[in-house]
Amino acid sequence: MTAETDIPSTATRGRFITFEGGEGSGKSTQIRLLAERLDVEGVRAIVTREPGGSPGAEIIRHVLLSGVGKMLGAEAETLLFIAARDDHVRNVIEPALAQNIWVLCDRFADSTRVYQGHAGKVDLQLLDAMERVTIGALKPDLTLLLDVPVDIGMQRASGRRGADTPDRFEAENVDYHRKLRDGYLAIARREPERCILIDATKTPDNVANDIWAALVQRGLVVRQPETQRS
Ligand code: Z5A
Repeated sequence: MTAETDIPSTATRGRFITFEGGEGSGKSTQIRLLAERLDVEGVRAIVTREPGGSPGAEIIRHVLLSGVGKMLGAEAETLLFIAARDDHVRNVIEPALAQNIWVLCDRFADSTRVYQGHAGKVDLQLLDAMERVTIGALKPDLTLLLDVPVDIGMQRASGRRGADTPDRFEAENVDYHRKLRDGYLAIARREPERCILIDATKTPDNVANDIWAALVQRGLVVRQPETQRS
């Protein structure tokens, strides 16, 4: 758990950037591209994900994606996501930020709000309380919300999956995935200072350029992307 007083000033602290979006929105692809660009710029960064990212949380990830968590009911499944996050924050995210290392995280607390709250109908006040206990004052410096229409995202995800069985969330129906998209768009409207909505229907390189431009706009990096330099 994170106490507010444990967080040093941003001058000596790494930046915390989260990637959010529905299925097949291209988060993993874009995190990799951003990590490569930051490396070129000499910024130390780690790439991590939720659920998972630490040894304990990866075990919980396996339980969640297998569908066992769903069988326990919505609230208990949510508690598993929260337990995984608690381990991840304490053992990976906070230590990296404290060493002035940037953390690029594939999904974070917005996923819980959208998947368990907006689409799964878990009480939002309960989620607020769990968030306070788990992440305290830890807030992303920037959240990139990768937006694609549901049919495009589902096509991409099924193309990547091939003959493999869909996991617990991929197996949900189109209405569920529409609710997810609505949930993310609502967060983007509600918290424009933290969130930037990215049109993720563009080519991977163009999405990466838009993401870099978003970092420049927020003052997190100063240089233009490679492809825009003469
Ligand atoms: N979950 C939750 O319920 N509550 C929580 O609190 C948290 C998570 C933290 C984790 O699944 C599940 O847990 C997630 C929500 C839930 N469920 N779902 N769905 P995961 O980690 O296994 O998967 P994911 O996070 O959902 O990732 P994804 O949607 O499967 O993929 P992605 O990272 O967004 O996309 P990608 O792998 O980069 O790309 C997908 C494919 O599209 C791939 O073939 C790419 O080559 C292609 N792609 C990528 N970008 C493009 C563009 N721009 N154009 C064309 N094709 C592209």
